[in-house]
Amino acid sequence: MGNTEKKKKSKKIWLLVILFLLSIVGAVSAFLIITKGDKTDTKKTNYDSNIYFANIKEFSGSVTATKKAEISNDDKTKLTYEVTLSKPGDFYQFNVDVKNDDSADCILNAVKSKMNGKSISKLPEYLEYSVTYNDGQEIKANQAIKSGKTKTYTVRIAYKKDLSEDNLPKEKQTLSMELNLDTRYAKKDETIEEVDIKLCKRASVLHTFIYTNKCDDCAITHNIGDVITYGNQNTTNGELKSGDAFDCDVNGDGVYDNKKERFYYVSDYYDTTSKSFNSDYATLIYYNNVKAGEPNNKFTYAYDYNYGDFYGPVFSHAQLPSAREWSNVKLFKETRQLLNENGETTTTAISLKGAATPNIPLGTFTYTDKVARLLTIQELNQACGITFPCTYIAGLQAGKLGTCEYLLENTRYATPNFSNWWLENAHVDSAISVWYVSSSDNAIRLAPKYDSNYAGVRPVIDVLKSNILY
Ligand SMILES: [Ca+2]
Repeated sequence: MGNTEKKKKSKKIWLLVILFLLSIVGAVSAFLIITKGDKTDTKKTNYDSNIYFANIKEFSGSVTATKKAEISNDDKTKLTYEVTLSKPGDFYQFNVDVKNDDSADCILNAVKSKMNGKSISKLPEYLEYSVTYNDGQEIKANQAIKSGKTKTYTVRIAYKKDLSEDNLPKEKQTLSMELNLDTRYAKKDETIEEVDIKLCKRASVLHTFIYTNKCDDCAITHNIGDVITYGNQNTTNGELKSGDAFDCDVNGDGVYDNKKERFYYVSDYYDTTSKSFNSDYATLIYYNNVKAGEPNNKFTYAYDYNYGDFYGPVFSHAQLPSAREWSNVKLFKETRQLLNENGETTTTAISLKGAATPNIPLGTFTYTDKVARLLTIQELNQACGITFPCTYIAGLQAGKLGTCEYLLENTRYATPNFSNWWLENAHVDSAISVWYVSSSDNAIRLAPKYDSNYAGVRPVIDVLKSNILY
């Protein structure tokens, strides 16, 4: 936009135009538009705010577009694409940033959605179409984009799966979708609110795995070839239940990656210092183990190579993500009191000759530079109804995780080659033993802390519930 144009008192700008062709039995086309409305400001004389599009990020799995989503070279307030969706399940999805580089705050004055030039009252049965904030919240009138700020929108168009014959288009459809977002400057003394983008949103698709193990001891029995679905999707709004599945934008790239950013709510945060649950925070566990902060279920690590006293996950914690991998999260407390399985701050020292000295105090452990930690038995108990103390010698608690199958994703539970994972807790009867989730038999077991053959590292994040859409 040239400076001369900026002096106009009002102008209509196609801030976002999306065109697509959907070829089903036929084809569909669509528009999505944002416009600048008349001036309503008292701060500035003219309205020609510097709002524009930037950074289109196509989602993996999208069909190859006939014309990829593209911001117009000569007008960064225009964005177009064309796409053909030829079979059920085909989709095209991308993120785009909306930036306000103006010195004044702007308001979405009106949001108008059209299909083939008319207001949308109902979408065709076969079509899924949405433009939302990247965490899934609705874009509505009166929301602000503050000066210097960026909002990320997610645009998705899909040919729905599992349609009945009646709902399939009878012939080639061509649809044209249009979204108008009128903007204006905030008025003097107007109270403005920006949408608060949340870290986590409920998963729209659950992870599945084809069972290739054969676990006779497990509480839940599957047959080889069964499809296991991890976590809950049919949940009650406003409630968090063990196993509820979330996508959390932990790496801060604006994309809620339903493969690599999948977490499950375990319980509220357990504060090991006050020995109580903190209902402001949720404990969310990752869907996979990690190696150097990246998902990896092949490797196991020693918990700690120190033979004697119990110092916490000195060695294993090094694999946990740091801010370099997950810039959008941090631990509620980086330094944590260590507890045994009974919630006490004691363990038992075992000498090299095997002599036991009980009631040795447990100290704290600091997850230096880490943004995630290990799960505690206290949180596991809360989620899965396990009760400690338990008999850990005979029977080894097989079946105890029966209600918490989501904790076993990408472990030996489903296929023999994957790894188990460590819990944070010490053992009351031995400073040398540490608890881990023994996935092959769906149990909690003890292993020597210096042995690198037993378990891997599965990150847990502490998330304010107000930062979760649930
Ligand atoms: Ca992300």
